[in-house]
Amino acid sequence: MNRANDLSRIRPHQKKLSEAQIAAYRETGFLTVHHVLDGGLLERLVAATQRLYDEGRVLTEKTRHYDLESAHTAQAPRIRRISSPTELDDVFVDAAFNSLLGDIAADLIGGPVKFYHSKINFKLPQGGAEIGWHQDWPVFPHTNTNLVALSVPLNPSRAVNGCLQSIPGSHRQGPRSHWDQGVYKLNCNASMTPDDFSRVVDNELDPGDIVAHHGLVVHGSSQNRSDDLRTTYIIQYAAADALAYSAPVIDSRHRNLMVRGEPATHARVEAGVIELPPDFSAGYSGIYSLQTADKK
Ligand SMILES: O=C(O)CCC(=O)C(=O)O
Repeated sequence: MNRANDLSRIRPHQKKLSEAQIAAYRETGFLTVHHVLDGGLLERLVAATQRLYDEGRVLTEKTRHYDLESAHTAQAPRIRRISSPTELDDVFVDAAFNSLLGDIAADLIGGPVKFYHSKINFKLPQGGAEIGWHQDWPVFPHTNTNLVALSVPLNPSRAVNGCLQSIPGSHRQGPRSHWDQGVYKLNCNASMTPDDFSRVVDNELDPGDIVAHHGLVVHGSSQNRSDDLRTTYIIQYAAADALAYSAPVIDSRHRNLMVRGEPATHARVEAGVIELPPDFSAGYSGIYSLQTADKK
């Protein structure tokens, strides 16, 4: 049995964040925490990611786990995402379920928390794709918006290599449309105002740091203009009482497993009318292809 499926291993929640940090997250919709990962876990994550990256070199087409750019070759790999790495190496389970990241997620969710999905995003050197402005919750709407994603950089994440960028307070302005005239864009670029742009914050991080963002905070990232790959492990958590309305964009056998606290006995329903994403039950092509399709 996989470790994460054994409910007896659910760790008791140990509070890691101060009230001031939690209040800052509530206010801005994101929170950077420096020096949180111990060197051992970080080294294991980096080594496992390198192994998975190298294993992906020989692929000639995308798979359930690997999203490739069309120019991908073994000699010049162009892997842009590995979905559900928790199914490929237990270190990703350890980080998501058994490390202090689970405690931080529970601090920010404010109660029992479950795992929803995870991915490793690679931003390729010199031109790795920009990720358009979006909110996560409208891409996978749940009965309430209490979702938090933790981004764990595996190498330095800077403005020059396309670090995550967030708009403070945007999570308090409600969901935005990720469709435009019947076409699913997976971005809300059309909703962006000069005020939004004036408030953008670069979430620059070093390995060992993390940034947490709320399911409604508007975020994105620019092209990588550096010579180095930007690599980030992202874990999506949800409140136990938030139930998904739509098919998962990234599925795994770990989806909806508890991380801290007890499973919910009731769903908490927050919103009235909810814009739905396309039906992803027949497959999700990925954020990059969906976002590029709209540029054609
Ligand atoms: O990797 C990034 O820069 C942004 C990631 C993100 O927002 C996403 O994958 O939904």
